[in-house]
Amino acid sequence: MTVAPTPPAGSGGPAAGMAALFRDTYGTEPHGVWAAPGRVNLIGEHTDYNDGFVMPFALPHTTLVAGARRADRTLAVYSADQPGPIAELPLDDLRPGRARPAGVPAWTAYPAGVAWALREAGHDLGGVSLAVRSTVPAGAGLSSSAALEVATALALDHLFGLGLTGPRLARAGRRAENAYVGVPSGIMDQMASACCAAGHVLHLDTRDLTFRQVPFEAAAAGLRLLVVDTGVRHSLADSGYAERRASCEAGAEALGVPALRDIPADGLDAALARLTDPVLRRRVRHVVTENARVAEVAALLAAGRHRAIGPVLTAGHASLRDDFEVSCPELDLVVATATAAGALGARMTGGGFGGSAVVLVEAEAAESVGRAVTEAAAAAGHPVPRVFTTTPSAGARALT
Ligand code: GAF
Repeated sequence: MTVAPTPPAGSGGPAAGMAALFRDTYGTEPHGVWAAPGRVNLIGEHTDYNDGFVMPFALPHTTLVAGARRADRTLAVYSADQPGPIAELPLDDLRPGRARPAGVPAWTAYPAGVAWALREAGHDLGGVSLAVRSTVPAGAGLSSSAALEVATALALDHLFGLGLTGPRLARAGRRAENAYVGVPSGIMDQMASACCAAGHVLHLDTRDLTFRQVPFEAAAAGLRLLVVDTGVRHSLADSGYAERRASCEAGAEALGVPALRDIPADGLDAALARLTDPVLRRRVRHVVTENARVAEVAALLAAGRHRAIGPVLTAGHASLRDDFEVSCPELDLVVATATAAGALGARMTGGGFGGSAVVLVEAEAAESVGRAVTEAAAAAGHPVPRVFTTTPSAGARALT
């Protein structure tokens, strides 16, 4: 394991550390400390912006925010992970598209966007000071951005008594990401960060944001979940993600449905027969079959058949590689090597074009599969991946 998870909440560690960071930064006590995790998506990729189904779980790695109200109308943000002094933004001037004041770093768009989104939704916010620190690996496809958005939203919710539910926090985070940061993501990552529960995967319907917590105690079943960060950095701001969204919208329009979620698995052949563009056919096939795979994994987990989900995960990877074309050689090698070395299943997780893979293995095979993946990457001249075991962990929460 090469990435240390956050120490468990309640140990005093993270909360006390964040209070000390806040005191060192602002010279006063914080009014609270909040945590929101990154995520791994077990299955259901590129389905969320098609109103479809997803099944993420929360990582133990979190973004922590310590915060306090202040008397003026300033949003002050400081990150222990980013170089630079405290950034101060006038709360009433926050607008999407407005140039950042000189010297204010790009990462501040996430907390600023959340404050803007909450105000836009009608919530009354005052000035606030926030200090941030994160253990979520950045740029690894593990939703470090969503963790920052949801931790900020939860902090503002508590500091200003907004009384928001998990889905409302998630919506504010997504709005910030889409409109303020300018990344056209779906809502899966924010919902995972806001609503996941320890020991469970989140079976989420992204159309109405209803969800079920599905127990998945991999370790108790004698299994391990590995995350393999390929080290190939991805960006959802790049054109590939937006292009896939546009294809899906074009597919839904051509088929006369509100979203591709409305094409049932048993209607796939008929739908494909109505499309002439081979690229569009592949994109549609991925989304429809991926929604079916989410349902299949949900049924298998409900039946306690944890091992049987492995081939479904691997089939999902093949679909993302061949039909949706969002994988990359480094991810394909991880999946091929892991499955050849005895993993039960493996797939890329998140938006793709780099980032991480998730691998399901028997506990006793975790070491050897991890080693095989690392050695294969080295032999192919790829970046050395970071491999760590993980476990479905808690969603966003107050630590004090
Ligand atoms: C990224 C996006 F942020 C999500 O909304 C989702 O579309 C995912 O890629 C692909 O499933 O993580």
